[in-house]
Amino acid sequence: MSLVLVETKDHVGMVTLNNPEKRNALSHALIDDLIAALAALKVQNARCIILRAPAGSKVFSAGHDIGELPRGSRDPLTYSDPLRRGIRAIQTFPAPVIAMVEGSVWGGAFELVMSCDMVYAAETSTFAMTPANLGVAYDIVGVHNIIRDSSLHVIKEMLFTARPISAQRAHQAGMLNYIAPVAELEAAVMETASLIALKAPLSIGLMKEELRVLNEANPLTPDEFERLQGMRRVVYDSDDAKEGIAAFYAQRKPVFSGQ
Ligand code: YXS
Repeated sequence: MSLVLVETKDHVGMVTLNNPEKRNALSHALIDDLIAALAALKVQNARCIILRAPAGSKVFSAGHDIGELPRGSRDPLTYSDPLRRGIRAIQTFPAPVIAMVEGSVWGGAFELVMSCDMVYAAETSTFAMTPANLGVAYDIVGVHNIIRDSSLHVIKEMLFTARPISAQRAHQAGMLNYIAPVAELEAAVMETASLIALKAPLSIGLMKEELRVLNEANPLTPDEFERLQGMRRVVYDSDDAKEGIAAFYAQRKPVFSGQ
């Protein structure tokens, strides 16, 4: 059974993350289904995509599947990682992707939501960025994907505390297009998606790709890239990288040594 549900109506594609038992954790399997869903919607010339969890979800997505993270001594987020592949599929899709968020958003799912073209969220939703909870060596692409729309101070607060922030704070920080009562959220998103679907799709697809390329242009020298990668290796080789994941599965608080 697919972990992602897909439906289309009047050129609008609705993609629903549908693995509630695992809180829509972004596993290999779920991401493969998400990529397949987007590929099918591309063939159908969908002109706008809505990415959501089922109505009433308490958790939009629990983020990267922790069980699929290496237990230390391996880079946890490489180019071929499911999270990276899923985010690229959203960023390169030739039509706008709107994240419609209900429930809590965790870790890599926060990056996935921020990599959508627009974010509409329920007033009760929350957003957390969790590498510091697990000792994860988050990667440069991932950090770049979350800083572009937001207050750097608020992003640093999220990264350094791993504490969830409210939809109101995320909206004030420029991360969200719109927040609404849960009961009004879908109508608000559908109105925008339907309006986009009536506009010139080729023009929109071009502007989306121009903005992606311009946004990704960054004067990071190869030397600086290698230096940061070396710093990441120290983190993913650390005892703390093992402790974070072990603590999650032991359902206890992690104790980080800084080693
Ligand atoms: O015990 P069962 O088999 O029923 O499975 C449980 C959880 O183990 C599972 N689950 C996950 N499995 C893999 N990866 C996950 N991220 C994950 N989250 C949950 O789902 C089943 C139900 O979980 P449970 O009982 O905790 O549900 P709950 O409703 O009481 O609590 C929901 C959450 C989301 C508050 C709670 O599950 C939670 O705190 N999950 C972890 C959230 C998190 O830390 N995500 C970051 C993942 S790592 C990541 O995204 C990046 C690499 S990074 O960390 O660097 O940002």
